[in-house]
Amino acid sequence: MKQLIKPIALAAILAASGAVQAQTVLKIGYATSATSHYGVGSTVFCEEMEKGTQGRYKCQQFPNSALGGEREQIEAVQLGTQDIVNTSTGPLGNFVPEVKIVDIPFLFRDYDHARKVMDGPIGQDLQKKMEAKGLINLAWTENGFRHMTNSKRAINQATDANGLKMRTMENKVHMDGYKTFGILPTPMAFPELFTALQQGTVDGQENPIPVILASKFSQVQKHLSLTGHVYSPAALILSPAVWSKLSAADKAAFTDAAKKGAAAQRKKVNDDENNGIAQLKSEGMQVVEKVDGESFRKAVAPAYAAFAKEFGADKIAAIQAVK
Ligand code: EAX
Repeated sequence: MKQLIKPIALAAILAASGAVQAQTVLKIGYATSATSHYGVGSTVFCEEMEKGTQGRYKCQQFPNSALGGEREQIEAVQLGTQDIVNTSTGPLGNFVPEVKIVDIPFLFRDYDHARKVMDGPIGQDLQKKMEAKGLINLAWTENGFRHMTNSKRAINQATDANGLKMRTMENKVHMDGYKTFGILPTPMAFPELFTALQQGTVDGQENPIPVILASKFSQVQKHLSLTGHVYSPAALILSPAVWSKLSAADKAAFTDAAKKGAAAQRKKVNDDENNGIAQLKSEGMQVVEKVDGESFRKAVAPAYAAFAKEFGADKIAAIQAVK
């Protein structure tokens, strides 16, 4: 029985008729594992986005820095060679300088304060500045409060950090801030970090508990100090090449899905903070839980004059004033 019509032609006819939905697959990348806070947030976003667009859009996820470091991925999203990145704000200041204000050490009091700032007018204004630079920030997700690890000694107070060669993100505000603790900052992309710690190229690094857990830093770092010296926001950034093609309804679906992803990511950060310390101790890390935070705040205070010059004392005060 001669085939009346070739399958490929049938598929084309069905797709054209709308009977079969054409599906667009979007590449999304992030630094840590699929089960980490970035993985949880990205998965919820992807599921909700696919549902909200009736299956017309779906994700292909690239965890574990498979698409490169965060700076590289942000650039790829800006150029349109990558569709989405779920990234910390660490390297973001290289693309949108104003965003670096959120990286100032000891600027945020706690998670409640940080989330209120990022989800409120100040965070929305930064999203507008990002859009002007070709980065569509669908929602502020979250990396978490950063803590110090190293292979040399316990850090109880700022002077204990003096002389340590610490990897930092490619972020001048972090580097200037950490220098006031006597740290020798070494900026490095995240994918190179585990090997650098393993080989002793650097003595230590600083990251939120979720990253320390997911990256298994307990295998290469003896000491953890809960310094909480910086709140590290994160952002779910979409390429303008994708955004510009979305209908108003799909734009709303993407934004709504991003908010749900952000909520899931923040919950995972809190869960990791609550359960992660015991796990890291069981993996052999020595943990200083009661750090002399005042010694770090005193040490970094002189740098605030330079931060005020760069970002505006009023802008810093506005963040601190959010209740
Ligand atoms: O966003 O580079 C870093 O230390 C970041 O915190 C990590 O990539 C997770």
